[in-house]
Amino acid sequence: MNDLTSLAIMGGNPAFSKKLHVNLPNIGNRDTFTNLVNSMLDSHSFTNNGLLVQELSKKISEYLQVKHCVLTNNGTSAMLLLIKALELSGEVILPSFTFISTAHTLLWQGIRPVFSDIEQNSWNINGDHCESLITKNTTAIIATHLWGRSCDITRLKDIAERHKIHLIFDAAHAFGCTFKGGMIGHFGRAEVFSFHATKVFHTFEGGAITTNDSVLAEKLEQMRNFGFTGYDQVSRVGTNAKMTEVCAGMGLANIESIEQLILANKMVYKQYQNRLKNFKGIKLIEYNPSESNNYHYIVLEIDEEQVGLSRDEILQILHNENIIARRYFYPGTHKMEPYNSLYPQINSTLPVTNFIASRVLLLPAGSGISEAEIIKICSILDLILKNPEKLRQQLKLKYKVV
Ligand code: T4K
Repeated sequence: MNDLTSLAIMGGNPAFSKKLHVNLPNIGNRDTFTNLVNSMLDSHSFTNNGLLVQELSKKISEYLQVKHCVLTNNGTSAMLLLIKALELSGEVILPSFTFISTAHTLLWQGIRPVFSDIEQNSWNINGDHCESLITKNTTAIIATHLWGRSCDITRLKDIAERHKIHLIFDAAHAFGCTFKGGMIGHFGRAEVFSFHATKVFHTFEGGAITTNDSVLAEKLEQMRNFGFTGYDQVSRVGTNAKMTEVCAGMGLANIESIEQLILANKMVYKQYQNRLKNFKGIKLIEYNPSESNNYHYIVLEIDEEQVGLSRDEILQILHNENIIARRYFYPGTHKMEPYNSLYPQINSTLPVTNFIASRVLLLPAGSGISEAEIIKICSILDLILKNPEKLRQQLKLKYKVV
């Protein structure tokens, strides 16, 4: 595309007839999945730690090189279970720049989430700020490996050990990623994964807690099944956080294809990287080439001063083209309810979070996107970069205020 009038915002037709989403769910080996579903139907075993769940748990443990993988019905309940199992209380420090669920899992259990700012480069939790927030009531740090780029685990471990508090990781984005060559999954007391449909490895809905701590793993296994330890025996408080067999079947089909799925992501990333490298004011985040990455997210940082349009204006233009770019994790957890009302004073303590949240934009990615689609998306971005003033005027006309 090289004609401004061809843009949908200027009256042209949308570049894509169907909406392009940020993460169209992956489908691993279809035959494996359908065969497993048939065997599940034949066996009449649908849930309650069935054979498929057990097999998937084993395969994930092997892949992540960790002793235990406790599978759950989603990542949020995995985090809820872990917080309960570790008996966290008082205050827990976490970044605001992450998915809202992490803060909810704390407040839901009567624990105060304390929001730390992030590092300017990695966008992960800032160790200095995190440490300054520790009080006598702090019981843990929950750090997110955002976009699969690992936190500064060494630094966080040191902080947690010196202050005698728990360190756990939200590894929702980090399946297949490494820190100093070691697979994410065994760091801290435990790590929590999301296997939501939009993740690189998924089970439709699902999640897991991975750990090398056998006592903790056994406790978690009981807690995800109401605390049952025998047919008529309950030994502790629990809930229902079990993964179903059909979800595990999807997981088995996806784990079989995980290397291809990651490779496809890497190709997509490289294609965007090649095309965006000379775009002034639009920066694609980098993945450390000396680590394994899953390249699942195509994350841009938009510099309004250089581009002449804000991130939100670009978002609007792309949505008109049916490119459903997203602003994860705008505006930051601290600006969403109930946290905004509970802790209004916190905003001024999170300058980097606020800055990045106003600039981040995720583009369609994953194994479902073709090179032709990437070329088209990048040519639209190119057109945007070449015509910021005219586009701003048009946006004002169309939407009155942007
Ligand atoms: N920690 C972190 C750092 C996380 O990112 C997440 C989840 C969690 C914890 C919690 O784990 P879970 O409890 O979810 O397992 C989505 C996901 O629902 C959520 O799992 C994910 N993070 C978050 C980053 O994204 P939404 O509200 O943005 O989803 P939605 O429905 O807008 O879907 C995203 C895109 O994917 C859409 O553009 C449409 C497309 N899509 C989605 C689904 C579900 C499809 O094409 N097909 C589908 O089936 O939250």
